[in-house]
Amino acid sequence: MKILINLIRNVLGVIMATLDLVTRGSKLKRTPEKQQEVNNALQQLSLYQFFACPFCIKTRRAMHKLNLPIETRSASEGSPHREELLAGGGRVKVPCLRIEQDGKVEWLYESSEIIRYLETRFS
Ligand SMILES: N[C@@H](CCC(=O)N[C@@H](CS)C(=O)NCC(=O)O)C(=O)O
Repeated sequence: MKILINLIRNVLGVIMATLDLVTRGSKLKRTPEKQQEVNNALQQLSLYQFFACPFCIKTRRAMHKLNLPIETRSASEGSPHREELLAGGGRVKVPCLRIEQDGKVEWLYESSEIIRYLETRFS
């Protein structure tokens, strides 16, 4: 039964992720200089995620809207990033934004918190 539920959840997740990709709207427009500045700042960020997780889809959608090409790292089983997330953040829960700033690393969980952080910093 658990296998069937997981299968249905994964199939629905892949459908949602695909729909997300084909229904994305326009991105925030910045001057080339400003976008370059933002892109430089984004080098310090990475999003640990699963492709088909609804909370990750929501977060990626917000990143797209804000025109934030943040590196995404799969936390799926077997991926080395999963161990990084566990060791650094303390939990394998996604999405999680790794923020490096002033030599310190912060692991931000919760899709709503991540989106709020990105909107506040990059809108
Ligand atoms: N409230 C969280 C929910 C995140 C969540 O439940 N993520 C699932 C994947 S869809 C997860 O990481 N589950 C693993 C776990 O909780 O150990 C958010 O909005 O980010």
